[in-house]
Amino acid sequence: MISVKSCDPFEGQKPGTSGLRKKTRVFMQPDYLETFVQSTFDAIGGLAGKRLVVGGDGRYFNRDAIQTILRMAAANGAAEVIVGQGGLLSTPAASNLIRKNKTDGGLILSASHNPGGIDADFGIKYNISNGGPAPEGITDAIFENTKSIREYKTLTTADIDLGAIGQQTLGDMTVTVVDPVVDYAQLMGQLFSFEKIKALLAGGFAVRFDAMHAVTGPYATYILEDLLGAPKGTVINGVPSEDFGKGHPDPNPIWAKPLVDEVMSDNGPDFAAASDGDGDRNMILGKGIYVTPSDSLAVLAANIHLAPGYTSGLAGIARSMPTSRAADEVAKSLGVQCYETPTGWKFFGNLLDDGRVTICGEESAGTGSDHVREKDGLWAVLLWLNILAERQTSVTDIMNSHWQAFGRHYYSRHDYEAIDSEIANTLMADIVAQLDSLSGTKAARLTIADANQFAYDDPVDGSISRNQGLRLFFEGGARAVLRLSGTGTEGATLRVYLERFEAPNGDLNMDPQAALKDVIDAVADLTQLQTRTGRNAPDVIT
Ligand code: VG1
Ligand code: CO
Repeated sequence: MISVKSCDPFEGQKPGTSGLRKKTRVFMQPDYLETFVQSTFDAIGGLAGKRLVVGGDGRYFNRDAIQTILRMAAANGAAEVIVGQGGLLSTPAASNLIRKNKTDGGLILSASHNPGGIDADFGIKYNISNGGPAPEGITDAIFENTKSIREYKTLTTADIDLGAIGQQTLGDMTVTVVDPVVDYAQLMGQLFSFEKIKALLAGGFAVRFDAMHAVTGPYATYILEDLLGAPKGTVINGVPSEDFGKGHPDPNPIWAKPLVDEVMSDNGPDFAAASDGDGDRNMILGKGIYVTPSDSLAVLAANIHLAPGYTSGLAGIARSMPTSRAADEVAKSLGVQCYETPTGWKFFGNLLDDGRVTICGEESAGTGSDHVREKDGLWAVLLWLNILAERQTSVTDIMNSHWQAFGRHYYSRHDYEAIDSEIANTLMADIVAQLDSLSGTKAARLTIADANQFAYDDPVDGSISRNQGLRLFFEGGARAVLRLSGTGTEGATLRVYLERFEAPNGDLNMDPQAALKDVIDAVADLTQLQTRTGRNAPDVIT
C-alpha cells in the first residue's frame, strides 16, 4: 500500500470523450498514472478475481505504463491480465480480446491521433466487459475517486517479459502475453470475403495503406500483404515507433498529405487508406477522390449487405450529431432507424448491445459495427475493399452513384487548434446566451431558422447528456455545429462543422469549400471567431 502524493490527474476537470489524455511528462510524474489506475479499479468495485485486457498503441511510455498496471492489478487481486506482445494492441483489437475472452474489462493506453514522445501526449482509458469505452456513470466515478484517493496497491517485482508469448506469473496473478494480430485477423476473415478481395488485388487493383508509424502497421501488413496477397510495400510507415516517426498519426488530408498527393496524381493507386495512432479511425481515398467520413458511413451502410458478415442487412444506423446527415438518407431508404448521439464512441455501446444498430460512425473518421465496441479503422478499409470487389467499379463511381441516388451532403470541419481556453469558452458562452433570440436573425447571407444545444436521451438506459454542441440550423436546410474538443492537451480546440444538402438533381460536383461558402460566412459573422481568436483561417480543414 503506497500513499499517493498530492496529485489530481484530471485537474478538477471532468474527463472528455476518451479517458485521460495529458502530456507524457505529466503521466510520468510519481503516482500520476497510479492515481488514475487505482481510482479505476476502485470505481469498478475492486479487482479481486477479475480478468483484464491491457495494451496500447506503442507510443513512448507504453511499456513502462503496462509494467506499472500489471503490478497494480496483481496487488489488487486480479486473476489474469491478457497483454498484447510488446505491449501492443490496437483499440479495436483490445475490444475484440475483451469480448472474445469474456474479461471484466480492459485498459487501453493511447492518446489516439495526438503525437507521441516524451514531449508529446499519452493517454489511458478503461473499457467495460462489452469491449466498449466506459459509460459516463463509470468515468464519473473514476473522476470522483481521483479527488479523494489516499493510497494505491502495488508489488515490488521484476518486469514481465512482454516479448514472450505465453503465461507468466506476477504475485498470484497470471499474465498472458498474446499475439496482438491473430485474433483480430480471424475476426476480419469471418466478416469479409477474403477470397473476393484477394481476387480483386490479384487482378492488379492497387492499394496503398499508410499506418502512419502507428499501431496498425503489423495488422495491415499481416492482413493485406500476407493474407490477401497485396504486393510488399502496399503498407507504408508500417513499423510502430514511439514517436510515430515524429508525425501526427491523424488520418486526414493535412497529416496524411503525402498519401493524398499520391492518390491525386496520375499514376496513384486505385484505393488508399490511413489509420490513426491506435487504429480505430480511417481515411478513405480513391484514385483522384477523398471520401469524407460522413459519406463513407453512408456508403458503407448502403452496401454492407455485400459482405458475408452482414448479409442480413442492418438493424439500424447511428451517427454522432456533428456527422452529416448522409447516413439518415440511407436509413430512410432501408426503412431502419438512424440514431443521433453525442460525439464519442461510448454513446454507441448501448445501441449496439441492445441490437438497435449494426453500423455506427463519426465525422472524425471513426466507423465501426457490432463486431466490437470500438470504432475500427482496418474494418472500414476491408469493408470498402469487399464492396469494391463485389461491385467491380471505382471509388469515384461508387460516390457518384451514391449522390445520384441520395443527394450529396456537402460537408467540412474547420478546426482552430490550441486557442486560448478563455477566448474559446467566452465565444461559446456568448452564443449560448443569445440562443433563444437567434431564430429569424440574419448571419451573412443566411437566416437562422433555429439554434440550440444538443442533448441526448439514451433510449436504452435513460441517461441524459446535455450541452453536447451548439447547433445552428439555417433556412434552406444548411447546418453548422460548434463544439470544443475534449481530447486536446493544449489550450482549446474549436471545431466548426459545416453541412449543406444538394438534391440528386442539383450540382453534385462542386468544391466542398465553395459549396459551403454561405455557411462558413454565416458562422464567421455570428461568432466573429476570426477576430476573437486572431486566426484568419482554420488550422485543419477536413
Ligand atoms: C475527437 C473526435 C471524436 C472522437 C474522439 C476520440 O474528439 O472529434 O469524434 O470520438 O476524438 O477519437 P474531440 O472531443 O477532440 O472532438 V480517438 O481516435 O482519439 O479515440
Ligand atoms: Co483513435
